[in-house]
Amino acid sequence: MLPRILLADFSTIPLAPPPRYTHLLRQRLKAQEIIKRRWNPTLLKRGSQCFSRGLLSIGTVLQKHEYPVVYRHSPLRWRDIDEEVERFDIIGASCTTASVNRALEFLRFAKQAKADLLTVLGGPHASAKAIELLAEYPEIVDLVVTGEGETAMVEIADAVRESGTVAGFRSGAYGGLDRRLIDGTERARSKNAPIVNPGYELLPYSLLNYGVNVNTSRGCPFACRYCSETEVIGPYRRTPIPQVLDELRDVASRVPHGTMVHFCDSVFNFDRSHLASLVVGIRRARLGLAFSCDLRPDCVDVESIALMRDAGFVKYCVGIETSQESVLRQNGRMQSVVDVLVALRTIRECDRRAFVVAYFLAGLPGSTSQGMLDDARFMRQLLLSGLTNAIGNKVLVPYPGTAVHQNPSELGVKIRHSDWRLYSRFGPPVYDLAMITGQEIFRLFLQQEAVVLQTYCGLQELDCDALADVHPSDYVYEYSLNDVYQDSAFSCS
Ligand code: B12
Ligand code: SF4
Repeated sequence: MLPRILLADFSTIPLAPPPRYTHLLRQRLKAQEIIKRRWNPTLLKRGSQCFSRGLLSIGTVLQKHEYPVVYRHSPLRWRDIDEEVERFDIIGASCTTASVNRALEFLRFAKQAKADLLTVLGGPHASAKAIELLAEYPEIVDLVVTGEGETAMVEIADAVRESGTVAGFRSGAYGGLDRRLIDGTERARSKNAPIVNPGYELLPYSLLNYGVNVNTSRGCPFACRYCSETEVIGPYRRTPIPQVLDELRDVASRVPHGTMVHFCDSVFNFDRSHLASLVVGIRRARLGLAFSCDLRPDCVDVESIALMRDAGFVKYCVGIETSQESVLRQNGRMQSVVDVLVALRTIRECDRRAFVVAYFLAGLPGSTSQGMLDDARFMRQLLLSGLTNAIGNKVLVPYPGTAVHQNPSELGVKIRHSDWRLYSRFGPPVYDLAMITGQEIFRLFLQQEAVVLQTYCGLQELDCDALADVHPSDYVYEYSLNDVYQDSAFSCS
C-alpha cells in the first residue's frame, strides 16, 4: 500500500490583536504602507499568502520517494472535511504555539472522519512540547516529530507502506520507530541528509500570490534566551550556495520581474563568506528579483552590504530588540547600542536607497518602565535621524523552547498561563516581570506604538486620524477567529 499523504499547514493563522490595540495598529500599518510606497514602490511587490517552507521541503522528499502528496494551508477551512480526509492515509500537520490548538482541532476532525488515519505533528511548537502533546492528546496525535521532518516523514511513510496498514504502526510495532516521539534532526544527521528545496509546485495557487521566504541556512549559532531557534530548529547548518541559486531561479521563473524575496535565515549575515558567495552568484544569475533579509547588527560589515546592494537587496531588517544594554546582556544578546548605531550607519552609507526596518521586542526580562520609555525615545530618534525608515515592535512571548519559558524564575519572570491561543506578539504579555507587571508592559508597549505612529505622521506630513479610515479587509488583524472556517484566502505578514 502506497500511503497517500496530506501536509496540513498551520504554521500561520489569522491573529487578532486585543480591541485596545486594533485601532492603533491599523493606523500604524497604514502609515507604514504609505512610507514604503513613497520610498520605493517595488517594496510592495510581494504576495500576501503564506506557506511553510518546512512542509514544502518535506513534500519534495516524499515526492522523490514517489509518495502521493497534497499540501493545504489551514484545511480546517475545507467545507467538507469528512470527504476530503477520506482521500488520505497519513496527515502531517505543522504548528506554532499560537496555532497548535487549531492544528489539533483539525486532527480531531480528521480522526473522527477516518479512524484509520495516521496523524503526525511537527513544527516549532511540536518540537518544544512533544512529550506533553503525546500525553495530552493520545486520541488525536499518533506521532510527534521534533526538529527537521524530511527524513522522519519518509521513514514513517516507508513503514506504513511496508506494513500495508497504519493500525499496527500506532501501537508502536515498527522497527526503529517504536516510540511515538521521533527526533527528526537526529535522524537527518545520522543519515547525513541534505537540505532540500521546497516543492513550490505543491502550492494550490501560483507563487506570485505568496510572500516568498527563502534561506541559505537552518538553525542559529547564537542562543538569545528569549528565542527558541537554537533549541527547536536544531544546530546551524548551511545550504550549498548552488542549491540556493537553483531555488532562486525556480522562484524567478514563477513570479513577476522585480518581486521581492525575503531571506529568512535566523542570522543571514552570520557567515560572511557564505553570504559573499551567494550575492556574487545572484549578480551573475541576473534573476530580476529584489531582496530583503534579517540582519544581526553586530555582524554587519561594509563589504557585505556593498555586495548585497549590488545584487539587488532593497530592504534590511535589523534586530535591535532594546536599547537597554543590561537587558540585552541578561538575555544573552551580546550586542551594544554602539553596534546598533554603527550597523545602521554602515547600511545607510553603503546604500542610501535601502529601506531599513529596526526590530524591537517589548517586555524582555530585566525591563523596567523607565527602560521601555527610553526605548520609545530611541525608536523616535532612529526614525528622525533617517537611520531607519520603519520600526517593527512586538510584545515578547515566552515561547516553549526558550530559556524564558524553561527557566522563568532565573530571569525574574512569572508566567501566568499556558493558553497557547493567547501566545501572540500582538497581545498583552502572558507573564509578569519582577519589576513590572504584564499589564504595565502592555500599556507601555501601546505608548511606544503611539510614539512611532506620531513620528511617522510628523515625518510624512500625514493626518493620524485620517489613517483610521482604512477598509478592514486590508489587514489580517481584522479577521476574527471564526473567519478561518469560512474564508479561503487570508494574508499574514
Ligand atoms: C519565515 C518565518 C515566518 C514567515 C512565514 C511563516 C511560515 N509559514 O513558515 C512569517 C513572516 C509569515 C512568519 C510569521 C510569524 N512567525 Co515566524 N518564522 C519564520 C522563520 C524565520 C523561518 C521559518 C522557516 O521557513 N524555517 C525553515 C523551515 C525549513 O523550517 P520549518 O518551517 O520550521 O520546518 C521544519 C521543521 O519545523 C519540521 N516541521 C515543520 N512542520 C512539520 C510538520 C510535520 C508533520 C513534520 C514531521 C515536521 C515538520 O520539519 C521542517 C523541515 O525540516 C522561523 C524561524 C526559523 N528559523 O525557522 C520563524 C518562527 C517559525 N516564527 C515564529 C512566530 C512566533 C511567528 C509569528 C507568530 C510572530 C507574530 N507575528 O506574532 C507569526 C505568525 C503570524 C500568523 N499569522 O500566524 C516562531 C514560532 C515559535 C513558536 N513556538 O510558535 C519562529 C520559530 C521564530 C522564533 N524563534 O520565535 N514567520
Ligand atoms: S534572536 Fe536571532 S540571533 Fe538570537 S537566537 Fe534567535 S535567531 Fe539567533
